[in-house]
Amino acid sequence: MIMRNSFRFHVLALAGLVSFHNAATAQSAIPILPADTPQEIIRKAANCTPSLRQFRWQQLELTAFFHFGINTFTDREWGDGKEDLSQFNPSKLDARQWVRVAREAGIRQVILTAKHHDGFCLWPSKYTDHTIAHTPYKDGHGDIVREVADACHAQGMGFGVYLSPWDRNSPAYGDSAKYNALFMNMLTELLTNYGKVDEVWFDGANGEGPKGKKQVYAFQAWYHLIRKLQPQAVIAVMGPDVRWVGTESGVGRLTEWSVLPVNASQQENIAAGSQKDATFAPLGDLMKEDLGSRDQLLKAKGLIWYPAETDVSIRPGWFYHAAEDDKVKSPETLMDIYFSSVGRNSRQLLLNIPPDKDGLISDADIRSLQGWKKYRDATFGTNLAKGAVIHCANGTKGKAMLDGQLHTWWTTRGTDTTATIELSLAGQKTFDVLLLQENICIGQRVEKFVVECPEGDGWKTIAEGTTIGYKRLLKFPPVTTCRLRLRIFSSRLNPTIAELGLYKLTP
Ligand code: FUL
Repeated sequence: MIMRNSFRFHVLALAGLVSFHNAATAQSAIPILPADTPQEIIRKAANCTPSLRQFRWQQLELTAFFHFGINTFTDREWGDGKEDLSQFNPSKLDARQWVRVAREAGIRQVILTAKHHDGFCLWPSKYTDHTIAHTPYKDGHGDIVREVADACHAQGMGFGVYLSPWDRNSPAYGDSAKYNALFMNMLTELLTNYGKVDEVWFDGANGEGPKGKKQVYAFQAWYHLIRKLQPQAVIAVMGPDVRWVGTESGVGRLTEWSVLPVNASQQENIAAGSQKDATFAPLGDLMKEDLGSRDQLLKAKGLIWYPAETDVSIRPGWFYHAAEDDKVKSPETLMDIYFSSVGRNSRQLLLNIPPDKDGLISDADIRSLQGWKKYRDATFGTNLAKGAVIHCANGTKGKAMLDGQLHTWWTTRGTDTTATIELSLAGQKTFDVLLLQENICIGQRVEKFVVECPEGDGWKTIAEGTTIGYKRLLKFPPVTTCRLRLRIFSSRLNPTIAELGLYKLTP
């Protein structure tokens, strides 16, 4: 899996360029000038913030992935594009059930595999015969993209499309200009016929191998089309707004920066302040461990807000296979994944829930999702830090950390980049989870922190970490105390804490 997925970034590197719009206002792309000192570069990084569309996406936290297509009927993961379409007949399909199951699990957006690598389109595209129109489903009058889009819009859920650039059915694939024109047409259909689209997900997987077809993708044209037709949509994975975390295990990095270094390929334009359409090439391998440390930033030509997303399936495979019915991840495993993705600033968690051959999400998956939702609600329902008295000698607005609002925040006075924040809790509390959130609309800044509780005459460490970002969750053995302190040892500029929470895991 990981090997295959490294193609995502090979392709990205080949495509070479990632363009950023909206950057001038949002500061989501900042050029580094030759005269910038190391301090100035770090200050710029500390002021790099998400664009509006990225910020909306970051706050969703959870998105459901629906892998559904011809593979659901052939029991395969990667179809070859030669499948007999008469097999496709999900007789009980109810997209409203898919969306409801996701919504009831606390998920707020979905992404549907409109076309996977086999080239089969879940909508009746005018540009190929390899579509749902040539299946028995609804006697060839079905359109599952419409069914899912309508269900999302009716239930107040975000709607996104996955469109695989790699296409094993299209005869045009490998004839770059011809295939790119076809792809633009398909994209236009998806972006104009189904109402609001909130996310477009381009998968980088490509199994052609060295002797296979060579297709050069017209990324820039695709991005411009999306910006024109659905300007609010984020473009994910092989796109400028969201990057892949680098694994499909549900485990993100312990140190996860949302600000990354880039090489500016149009340095003059950027320097002239026209970064609205600036075109950047990401620096090297986006799967490596250290992407955004100070060392990395100092080598950069520009900085971008480029947050990570963790995709993982609730089952071993991405598509439904009856043989995996007893391998659905348990609520406890989903909770662990939540901690190691959302809780590590690798937002969002894109959780795949594949509908079965009947066209329904199966009971085993529903049970697990419901258990996980209950577990999250019971754990995060009560912030045990509520009512605490906060003291910080060099800080302001301590109460903002406990008001449940992301737009209010604690910070330090003057130019201080370190602080000790003491909390006197409203009585003795037992907890084993710490939640911290920075105000990312100000920037991601904290580089090192520790949480301590009193022991004897001193303090003992109960948790420590490096980056916080949008959300950091730390688990530790249960602690009972009425006092604790958060010490920030290092930050790129004045640290901000928008929220602090203490919780007790309640399975
Ligand atoms: C990969 C694909 O090859 C898998 O089939 C799946 O769609 C996953 C989300 O991305 O690259």
